[in-house]
Amino acid sequence: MLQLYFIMGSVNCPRLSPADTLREAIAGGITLFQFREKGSGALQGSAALELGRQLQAICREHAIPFIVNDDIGMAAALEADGVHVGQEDEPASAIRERLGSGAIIGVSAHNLEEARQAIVGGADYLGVGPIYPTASKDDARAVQGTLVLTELRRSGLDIPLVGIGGITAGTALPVMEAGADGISVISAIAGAEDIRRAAADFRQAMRR
Ligand code: TZP
Ligand code: ICP
Ligand code: MG
Repeated sequence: MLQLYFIMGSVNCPRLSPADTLREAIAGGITLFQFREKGSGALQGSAALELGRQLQAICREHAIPFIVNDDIGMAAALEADGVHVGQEDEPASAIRERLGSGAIIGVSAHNLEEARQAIVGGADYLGVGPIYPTASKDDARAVQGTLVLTELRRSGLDIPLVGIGGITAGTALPVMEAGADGISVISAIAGAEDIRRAAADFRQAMRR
């Protein structure tokens, strides 16, 4: 499910509507979707909720799990398949109480200590990065390269990991080889001229 994890919100869609962007990405082979309505110009309140509802319906049509970034209230209101949270957000254990045992909970982790803490809290997978430089997150931490994944695996962690940050079809394979179970992508898919092809190129690159 984590193999090609597409993330976006309206701010990340320069060419097509978010709905059409998602449809094209699904046609290209994404395996999981996260609604991340964040950054300058992001929709707020009920407008964000309505977009989330629309994108969730598209995911459901294609049996793609739908994850909400950060907003536990929205995840609960939509009965999303899960949430992804950062280090600044509620601990995974509290989120689990609110969303129930079936919810998928992802946590961003930047080092071994954060990873261990998230695992103890009950995270289902970790988002690790930024692997490469990214323009999609204003407050991104320092670039880590693939070494962070290698080191987390060398420490014996066996939780599912996804790499994130500046990953392209050309760099997907080294991220997987460093120990990731999948890769998370915003701009290399949402910002592509041909979104379907961009997603398919990732799948192809990881098949090798
Ligand atoms: N967290 C760490 S990097 C990042 C997030 C949300 C943005 C990834 O976007 P892109 O465009 O794939 O670099
Ligand atoms: N990892 C994932 C999977 N999603 C995010 N929004 C993030 C890190 C910051
Ligand atoms: Mg957050």
